Amino acid sequence: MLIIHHLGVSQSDRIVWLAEELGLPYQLKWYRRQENGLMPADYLALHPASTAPVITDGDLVMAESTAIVEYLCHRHGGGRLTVHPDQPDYPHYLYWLQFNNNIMGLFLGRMGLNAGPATGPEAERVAGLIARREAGYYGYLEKRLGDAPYLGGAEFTCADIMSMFTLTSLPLFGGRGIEDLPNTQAYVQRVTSRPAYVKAMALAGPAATPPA
Ligand SMILES: N[C@@H](CCC(=O)N[C@@H](CS)C(=O)NCC(=O)O)C(=O)O
Repeated sequence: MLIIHHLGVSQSDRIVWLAEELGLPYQLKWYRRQENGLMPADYLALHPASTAPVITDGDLVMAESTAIVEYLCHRHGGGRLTVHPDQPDYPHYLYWLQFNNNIMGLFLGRMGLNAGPATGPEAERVAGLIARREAGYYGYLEKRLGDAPYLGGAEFTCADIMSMFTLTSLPLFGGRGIEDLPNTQAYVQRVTSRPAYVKAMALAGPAATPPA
């Protein structure tokens, strides 16, 4: 049985969403963060990388969302929600699978800047670098969504599942919003109205209530 180890308010909600999209049977195991916001000891013990999400599937213990979504789709979903290497949109699919990790890197960099004395040439250089990269990533996102309805092309795929946390949840914690990106706003509206998304967010999204 697939077990999705869900850390409250984290990127692990996307694995619940994927399981709902694929109609996979799974057990959802909730973990609450400590008072300081960090993950609890029983989550840390799951995997050496100490990141959420983690799944267990029989003897397998697996971390890293991008790897998990590809694994579940190919091992248990017959390749659904992926783009095959033979298809023209395959390079787009690969690129957009990484969008989330790129944005998370910038988000953590900005957290680091905000935590220290943010003055002087080095702080300015790093702040400028983050701003330039952020403008590039989001500018390309907006362009892509003017060219195609979904990040991986004509169909909804794991590239969309991977990217949505960045566009919906991260702004709740100070990440960049999408108010100035009309194509992206319409896309988020389209994707977040999918029944599997609505169900997964009710079970494990930022506003979900952990089981007693
Ligand atoms: N690239 C990783 C990022 C994982 C990640 O940073 N997860 C955060 C939750 S959103 C985490 O583990 N935070 C808890 C902590 O570090 O204590 C993935 O997609 O799996």
